[in-house]
Amino acid sequence: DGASAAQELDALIIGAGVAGLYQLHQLREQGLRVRAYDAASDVGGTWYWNRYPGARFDSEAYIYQYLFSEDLYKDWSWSQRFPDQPEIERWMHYITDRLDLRRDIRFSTTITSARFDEERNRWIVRTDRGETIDTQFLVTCCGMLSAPLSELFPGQDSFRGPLVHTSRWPHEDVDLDGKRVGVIGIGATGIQVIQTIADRVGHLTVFARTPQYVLPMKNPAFGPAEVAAYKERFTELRKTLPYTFTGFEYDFEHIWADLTPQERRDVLEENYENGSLKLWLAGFAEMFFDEQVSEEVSEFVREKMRARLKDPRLCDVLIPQDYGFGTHRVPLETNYLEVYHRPNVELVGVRDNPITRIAPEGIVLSDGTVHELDVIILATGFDAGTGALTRIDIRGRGGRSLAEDWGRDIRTTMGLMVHGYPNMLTTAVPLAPSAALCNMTTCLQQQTEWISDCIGHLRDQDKTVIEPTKDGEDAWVAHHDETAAANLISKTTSWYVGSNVPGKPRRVLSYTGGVGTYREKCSEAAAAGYEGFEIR
Ligand code: NA7
Repeated sequence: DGASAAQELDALIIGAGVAGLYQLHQLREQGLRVRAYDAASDVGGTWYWNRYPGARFDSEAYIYQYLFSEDLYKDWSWSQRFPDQPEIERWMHYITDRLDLRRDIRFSTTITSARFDEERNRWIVRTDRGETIDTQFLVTCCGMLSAPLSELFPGQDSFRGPLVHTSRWPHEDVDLDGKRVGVIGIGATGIQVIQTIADRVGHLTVFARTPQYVLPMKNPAFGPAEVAAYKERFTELRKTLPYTFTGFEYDFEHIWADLTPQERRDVLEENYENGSLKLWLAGFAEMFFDEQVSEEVSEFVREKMRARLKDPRLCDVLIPQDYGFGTHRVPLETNYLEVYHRPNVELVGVRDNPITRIAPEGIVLSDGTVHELDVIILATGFDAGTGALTRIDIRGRGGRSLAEDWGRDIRTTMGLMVHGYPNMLTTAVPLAPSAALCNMTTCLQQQTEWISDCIGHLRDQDKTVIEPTKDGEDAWVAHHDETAAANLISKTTSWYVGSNVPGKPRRVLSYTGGVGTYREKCSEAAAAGYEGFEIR
């Protein structure tokens, strides 16, 4: 394995998180020479990088697991319904060890470029360690939310204390005790950080721009009885999860129009009391399509938030008025709103008085106000869906650049391949169900299994190249857009439509036709001899 000679592989996987680990296992079982690369020093992907205080699941742990092996599922026991990052990371290590994956993963290595060699129909991949790998298939398992937006403000580098993005939280932790800490961002991440550090820091300043609907999490500990009970449901979960609308265990049960106002209210209350994402993902499907229903459900959630916040000024900054509940990612929280009643916590609304720069002593707002701080935490999110791949120099047929192509128009074929990029198979990219409206493990299992079947099919048929046709891709993009246009998500601004990144072409990133429907469409295309793809 010299630095100069190209190493040969059948498949190179980028990423060793939920998707990459399972993809590696599957392709190795098929007899391929396969290796995964990860920039991190260990496995875990999202659960490696996001080690900020308070990081935890918003999906129930027992539905986030892999379902391909009953033993693998049942030999792991969760300690609570929504475990925290250290426990999730331990689970990923358990998976890695049980499947003996480590020997085929290169850590602390970043893929810097990948170029398709049209003469030989192979990808030439380079790393930041000077390695060159010659591989037939390039499989990207880079995650939907892994390219942090961390260079945002002029003067950032001049800040005299630690300034950290939540997804780059250092392993040695950051000293927050008694300090003056500023958090920018109140998305799912910011909320987890804020509620967790409020009683530890000296003074906490939260910079809030767009308000967020939030739902309280109920997070009971799991003892032997609870663990046995969910494990009992393994067969049922394996049957149902892949086919629900969102890959969660629950699905829409009621039709809004069929119920009286009181009955609707009862359903909302019951789902709210569930202490999970059920109110969002299994309340009323009409909420996503019908402005009137959206407004009524939104008002229900606003009322719950108002009752907890009391103070009208807090309500004004924290309760959304101009977009509907569920059209942005809904965070679960624990005593988050109550944090703002603490004497050491200050809420700074920056909608009308934005942050203009960061000075050595702290954060400066448009009106000149300076908030003096010892530590700044950026909970400012990600270049979702595309960022992980556009930050690599990927060149397809004719030298075309993926960063340039997606810089003009974000297109994929079922989120599994991109026209112009033969033998590049993708997971967690746009135009497939994803973090926006899907339990990621459900979706990633299906996508990696589809990819393994596809590669197996080519090898069985003695074929070497697969690529979506232009027409095939056009058809998927049109179907995706038509589905998305009906959904109120398409009318909002957030990472769901790429509007958190200046200049990013607007498109609803996640497929909104449902996880079960998507799976059927992918399977149908494969069964029809990879309809919409050219195989040679
Ligand atoms: P999000 O959901 O993209 O949230 C980012 C937050 O940072 C959001 O509140 C933004 O406000 C805020 N932000 C970003 N830039 C600024 C500036 N310049 N000034 C003030 N506030 C700013 O990222 P998360 O990490 O919380 O969550 C990402 C996903 O990870 C989440 O949805 C889950 O699926 C897991 P804005 O809304 O843009 O006004």
